[in-house]
Amino acid sequence: MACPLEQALAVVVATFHKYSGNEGDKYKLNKAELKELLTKELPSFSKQTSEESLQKLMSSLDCNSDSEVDFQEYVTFLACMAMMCNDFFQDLPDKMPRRK
Ligand SMILES: [Ca+2]
Ligand SMILES: [Ca+2]
Repeated sequence: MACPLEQALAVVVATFHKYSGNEGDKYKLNKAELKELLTKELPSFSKQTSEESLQKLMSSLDCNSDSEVDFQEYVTFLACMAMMCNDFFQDLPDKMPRRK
């Protein structure tokens, strides 16, 4: 069976397509699709997401300014989230799953 990291990558890809196919371009997330993805898949992150901060997030993710988030822009966002998680757990050694 697949290893956890391989499964995680598959989830990253599948999650994007689950929402990107809802409206308009099948391979891009528009604002409504991005909002739904955040609300349903990243609830602890998006708890306090207002319309304004969603708009800000959308424009910071949308590198090529086409008002949609494509897969590359989405992956960049997840990479940022992963770095934030890393910073968070680094400062809280007790919460980090240790291997030593
Ligand atoms: Ca779409
Ligand atoms: Ca874009």
